[in-house]
Amino acid sequence: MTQTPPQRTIFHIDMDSFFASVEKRDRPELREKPLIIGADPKQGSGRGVVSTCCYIARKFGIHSAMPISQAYRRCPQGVYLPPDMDKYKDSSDNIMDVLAAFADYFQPVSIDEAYLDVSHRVREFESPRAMAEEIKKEIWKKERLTCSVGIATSKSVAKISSDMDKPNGITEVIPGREAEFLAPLAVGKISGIGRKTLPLFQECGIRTVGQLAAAQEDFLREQIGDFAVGFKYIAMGLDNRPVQPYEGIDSVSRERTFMKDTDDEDQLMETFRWMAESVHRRALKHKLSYRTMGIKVRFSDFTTLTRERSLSVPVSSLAAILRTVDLLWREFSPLPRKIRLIGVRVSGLEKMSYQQTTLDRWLD
Ligand code: TTP
Ligand code: MG
Repeated sequence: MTQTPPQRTIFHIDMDSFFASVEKRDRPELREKPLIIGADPKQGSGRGVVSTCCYIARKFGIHSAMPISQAYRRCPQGVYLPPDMDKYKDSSDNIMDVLAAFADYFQPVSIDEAYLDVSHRVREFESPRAMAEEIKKEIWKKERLTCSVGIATSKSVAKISSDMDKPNGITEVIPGREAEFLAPLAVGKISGIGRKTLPLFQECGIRTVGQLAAAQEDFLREQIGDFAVGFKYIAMGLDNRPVQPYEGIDSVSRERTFMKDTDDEDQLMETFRWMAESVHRRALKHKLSYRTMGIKVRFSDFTTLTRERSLSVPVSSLAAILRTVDLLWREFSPLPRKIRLIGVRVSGLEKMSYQQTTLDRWLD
């Protein structure tokens, strides 16, 4: 007797025009302006590219990775700002904390995007859509930012659907209707079919996801390569890849840029403490223990130093992080200048065993 695997509910969440939205949040006077984040346009002679732009700027045909000079030609009246990565990272950390708290399994993918497997937790809500609305509300409350959510039974369909109603949308693909939803879409909508591989599909007449789903496996193998068969299954709506809590994660960290550079010991220690708590909580959430604990200090002149200590066995212990932070921080005394940013990081991650959980209680 074969068993059908239980149906999953997967969310893909992607922040709307992320860097630009953070800047607009912090500078309300820019709200109605076309805002472009990226290299300095230097009146049109600048080199470098657009990181992102707000939805008003997109109406001028501007998009990520476009040369900044071209963006300037399209919209000289736009406001151009350089990226402030520290700030976006802070915001991203807060958002990821919110998302992780809603998920059975959580997989951050990039600075503004994550998968959540909510198959169990979704039962606490009236519907998947109601849960997505709750998540959006929570992110708005904490960060004053909007996101778009895709809801589906697999990662690939959730990812495609989060992009269907941007900004600030929710798109739910009803279970069983995956193939029907996918069929009319351009084949380039599938994550992984990008600039290099898209022409390979197009050259053999495959333009839509439906055409890819209907293509013969042998034909795909011969014309494009073995990897194309994997995409055929995705095109058919068949994708059972799990939401993997720590795929590709080698550390858990938290950083904070101060509003004003500081040398106030109390403020610094207080900040270290909550960062240590946050890092510990996040590692615990993913059932990860860590062997290495460290701190990062960026001074007002942007000199950045990191210090870390490793233990012989992995632990999951807030007390251990706090002790290490304290020890490493002493090496910075006396401070040569004021501090712009501090961070706490744990690495050398391992999936936690029962013994480690017990050891943690004992240590804490
Ligand atoms: P995206 O999610 O691709 O873009 P976005 O959030 O700006 O807009 P959308 O509403 O369409 O999701 O990328 C997230 C951030 O990553 C983006 O705000 C800036 C950065 N980024 C770059 O710096 N360069 C790039 O080429 C891309 C695509 C993104
Ligand atoms: Mg985004």
